[in-house]
Parts: sequence; C-alpha cells; structure tokens
Amino acid sequence: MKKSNDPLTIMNEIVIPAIREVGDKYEHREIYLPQVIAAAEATTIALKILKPMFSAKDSEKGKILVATVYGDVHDIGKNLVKALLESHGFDIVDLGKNVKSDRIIEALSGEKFFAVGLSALMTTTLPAMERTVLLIHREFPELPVIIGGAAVCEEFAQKIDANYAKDAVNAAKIADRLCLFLSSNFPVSSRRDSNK
Ligand code: B12
Repeated sequence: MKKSNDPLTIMNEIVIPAIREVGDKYEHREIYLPQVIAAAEATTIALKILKPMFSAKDSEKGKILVATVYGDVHDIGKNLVKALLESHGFDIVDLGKNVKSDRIIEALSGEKFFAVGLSALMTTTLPAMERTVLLIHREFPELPVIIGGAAVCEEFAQKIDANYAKDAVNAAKIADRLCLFLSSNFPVSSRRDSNK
C-alpha cells in the first residue's frame, strides 16, 4: 500500500478496512465478541490520535446534532463523522449512542440547529431510525436529516425522506451542500414554537 501521512487516508484505507475485516471474521465465526471489542477499542484510540490532525476550521457554518439511534451502541462511525464535520467548520452537539427519539426532540427544542445526523449499524435498529426521523419531520418540518451507518442505504433514506451519506467524507459534502442551499434560500431550522 502507498504510504500516506494524511489522517483521513489512514482512517479510510487502513483503520476502517481493518475493523470491517474484524466484523467479517466475527460474522463467519472465525473470532468472538471479545476480539471485536478489543478491535473496536483500538479503532476508537486510532480516531482519538488522528482527530487533532484533521485540519480544523472555526465553527461558523451552524450547529449539527448527531446521535446513534436507540438500541444501537455502535458509535465509531458516528464519531468519525463528527470529527470530519467539525474539521469542516460545523459545530457538533453529540448526544452519544443508544439515544431515545424523545431525547433528540428535547435537545432540538433547546437550541437552533442547522441539521441532524443519525447513525444505525444494525437492521434491528432501523425501526428506531425511522421513528426518530418521522418525529423530527413532524416537530421540525424544515430541519434536514442526514443518515448513515452500515444498516442504512439510499433507498431507505428516500423512503423516510432523509439524506443518505455512505461515509464521513460524503456526510461533510452533503452538509456543505445543505449549508449553501439553505443560506441562499430560506432561514435554517424550524420548529414553529421553539428552536428559533
Ligand atoms: C465494532 C463493532 C462492534 C463494537 C462497537 C463498538 C463501538 N464503540 O462502536 C461492539 C463490540 C460493542 C459491537 C457490539 C455489537 N454488535 Co457490532 N459490529 C462492529 C463492527 C465489527 C464494526 C462497526 C464499525 O465500527 N465500523 C467502522 C465504522 C467507521 O464504519 P461505519 O460505522 O459503517 O461508519 C461509516 C459509515 O457507515 C458512515 N456513517 C456511520 N454513522 C454515520 C452517521 C451519519 C450521520 C452519517 C452521515 C454517516 C455515518 O460513515 C462512517 C465513516 O465512513 C460491525 C461490522 C461491520 N462490518 O460494520 C459489527 C456489526 C455492526 N455488529 C453487529 C452485531 C450483531 C452486534 C451485537 C448485537 C453483537 C452481540 N451479539 O452482542 C452488539 C450490538 C449491541 C447493540 N445493542 O448495539 C452486526 C450487525 C448485524 C446487522 N446487520 O444487524 C455487525 C454488522 C457484525 C456482523 N456482521 O454480524 N459491535
């Protein structure tokens, strides 16, 4: 493999393929959960080391709320998306993993947000993703939602009226595009009674 010092390349071409390979081995019962946990911890440490090396811009583009949906404890992908969005000048409020939809609505009601990013890694947590997005659309009709994670795809995103990003780079591109679009068209965010 060609050597690179770029933190994003290291993440995308070495760290992520390694944890995905661990997932494949786990699926084929070649390894067990403790090994997956150890690999996940190593991945989290790698992200912590690389994150400060992503070129940071001042937060000026607006606030994005991120969370992994209820029932799902996977947060490595969401944390990588968070790191990249921050490096693109977005201010991130991270509610963490296994987050109930009510908690998300409550957080959105308290502050003005530009978009929401939701992660789901398991097929079993897709209903929680759908419920959360429906609730956000109902309470904040103009607030864009970007979804990602191994369990979701473009088709699912279209079905629930969300934007789909296949990876962190794509998430930042979509956020940038939404930022341009929203700033040139109408004021961001949107609940009628709050989130002003
Ligand atoms: C690491 C891991 C774990 C770790 C998680 C640690 C952590 N802190 O996250 C631990 C060991 C805790 C774990 C637990 C479990 N896991 Co697990 N896990 C994985 C594994 C191996 C890697 C996931 C990962 O981190 N990938 C690396 C990141 C960078 O990739 P990513 O998440 O896809 O993120 C990228 C994109 O998807 C996107 N993205 C992600 N989030 C977001 C959010 C937004 C807003 C946007 C725009 C984009 C975006 O951008 C990211 C960066 O490019 C996967 C296998 C796999 N191939 O995915 C299984 C996997 C997800 N796990 C699985 C399962 C079943 C479980 C358990 C139920 C196991 C068990 N028997 O207990 C539990 C779940 C408990 C629960 N309630 O959630 C299954 C899910 C199967 C399914 N289809 O439903 C998988 C697919 C493994 C398998 N093949 O069986 N797991």
